[in-house]
Amino acid sequence: MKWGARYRGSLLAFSPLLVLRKYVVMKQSIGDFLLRRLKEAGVRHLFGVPGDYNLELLQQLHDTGALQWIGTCSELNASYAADGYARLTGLGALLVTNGVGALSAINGVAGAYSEHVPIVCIAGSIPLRSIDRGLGMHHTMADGTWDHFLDAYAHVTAAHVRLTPRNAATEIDRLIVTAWQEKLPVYMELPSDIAYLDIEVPEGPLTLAQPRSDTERLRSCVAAIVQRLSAATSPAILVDADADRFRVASELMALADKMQVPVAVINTAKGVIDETFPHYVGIYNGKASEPTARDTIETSDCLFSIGYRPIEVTTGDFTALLPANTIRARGHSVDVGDDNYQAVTLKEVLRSVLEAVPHARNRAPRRVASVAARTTVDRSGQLTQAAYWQAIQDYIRPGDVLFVDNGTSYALFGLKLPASCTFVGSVNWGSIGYSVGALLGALTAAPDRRHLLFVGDGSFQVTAQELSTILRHDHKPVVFLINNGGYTIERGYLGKTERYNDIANWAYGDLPKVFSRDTSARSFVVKTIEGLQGALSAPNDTMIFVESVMDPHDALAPVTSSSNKGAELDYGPRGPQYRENLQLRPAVPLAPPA
Ligand SMILES: Cc1ncc(C[n+]2csc(CCOP(=O)(O)OP(=O)(O)O)c2C)c(N)n1
Ligand SMILES: [Mg+2]
Repeated sequence: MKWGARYRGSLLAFSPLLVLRKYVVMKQSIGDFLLRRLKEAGVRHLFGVPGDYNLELLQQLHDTGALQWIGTCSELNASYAADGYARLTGLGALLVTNGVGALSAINGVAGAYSEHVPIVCIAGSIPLRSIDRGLGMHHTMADGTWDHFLDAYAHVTAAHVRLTPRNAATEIDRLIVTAWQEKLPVYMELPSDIAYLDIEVPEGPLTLAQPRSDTERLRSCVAAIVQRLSAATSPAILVDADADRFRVASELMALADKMQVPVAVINTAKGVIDETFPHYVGIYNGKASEPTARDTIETSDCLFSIGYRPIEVTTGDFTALLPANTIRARGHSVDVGDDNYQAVTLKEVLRSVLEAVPHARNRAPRRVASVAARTTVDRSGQLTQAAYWQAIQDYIRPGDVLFVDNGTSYALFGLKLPASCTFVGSVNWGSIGYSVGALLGALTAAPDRRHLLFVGDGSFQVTAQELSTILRHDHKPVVFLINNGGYTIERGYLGKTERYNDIANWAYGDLPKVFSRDTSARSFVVKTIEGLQGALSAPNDTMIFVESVMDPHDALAPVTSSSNKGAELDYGPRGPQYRENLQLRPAVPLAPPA
């Protein structure tokens, strides 16, 4: 590395040194600079799969030790891992190779866009030499064009670029800062013949900060919010995932505490507000809400919503009814009545509102109905979903990180989380298999916390091989896999007994041994509640893998009912879902909403 630092201009003589470090430049290779910037942005690990086009950068990573390389079995899993890592740390990154790797990863990167998760996807790409000379290369369409993958990523990222020696110093910073500020993924192609070239780069570190709000806009916006909240008799707060992404949960709880107002979340934000917080009233999901949450939101005369992005599965199939007087705050803008405020930053807005609102003393926390009545269980009879989730409820402890995949495991949304838990899901994007990759990422970010994965056999089959990476790094999660012979949640849409919803019956419990010969992992295949209790009493000093065998037609009523309603939306009144016995329905129908 050449540290030929020199000073640009004569500013140095007049300004404080710290400010000036920004203007001090030094020579550094493009690859080293990129790795350094990622590290300065808080990234400690890079996920991905090697390929000839990215090996140059990988060698630099190896030589400098700037980041720790976590090789994954596929680029799709690397994208999920980077997402899971970013959920815990605030920024994740992956490295793939041109075309084949980039397109394998694009599902996960699109998911990060949908879920507002900042990740940096770096593709080692074809050399600039080949572009200059028009040389056909592998991992391309062999049609003399170079931009297909860059163009594809334009649709699933907040910013994308092909790096060159001219733009690298500014574009690397622009992309990393954009990802972090917008809470969205970015994509950069690093041509394979430039990672070792030295360019002039800033010597000072990258600073990640949200832009400061416009002073007048912030003041006016906060005044308007405070005026409405103070005038209301039943104000309430509704939280979506951005409250987590912009890290404002503590401000929201402080606000709820000061004003004595209830807080509900939508299911994309489960766990963002500590569920033991006295003002927490549960998940709002239209007619499919927990009753106190529904009443709180729909009878509020001033709702303060944070990052609300409704879709069918977060609104009880569009039955959500937010009050007319709803303030809509987002990461960088706010709507209050007819006014729209730009250039305001969520954290600044919330801190200023918190400071300005008066203390309320006359509103008691709402009482939330206690968790569903417990059923008595036949301990040696076939394991049912009802008994399973009851046992899981007792297993979760404060500080756990929980992962949920698509499927009947959605029942996890109905459990009450102890204090300080983190909940990782992908409700908007919902790509099956996400949770296994995300688990690897989160374990890498926070290996000392206890991680619990809840996944169905169908979802698991998509990304199962990443369990080997988890074992390779000696992580100690608990994997709760439901073996119900296929896609039960889909049977609630269509195909109750059709073969297309069946899958191969793997010996799931044997997989830890397959993936890591000498593993100390404890595997359990359980068919009764008694067996499950045995697995749950195992110590967490190694991976615990619990395969629970259950009936393909067993699912909690809210899960099946949601699938049934989904079929109505998906196929319409002429759809085949109304034919005799073609759809799995709740065994005990849900009580109609009041
Ligand atoms: C990548 C992707 N492909 C297909 C789907 C459609 N899909 C949603 S849930 C599901 C089945 C999940 O089955 P499983 O994980 O076994 O859960 P179960 O309901 O059986 O507990 C499928 C195929 C999807 N969401 N994502
Ligand atoms: Mg299944």
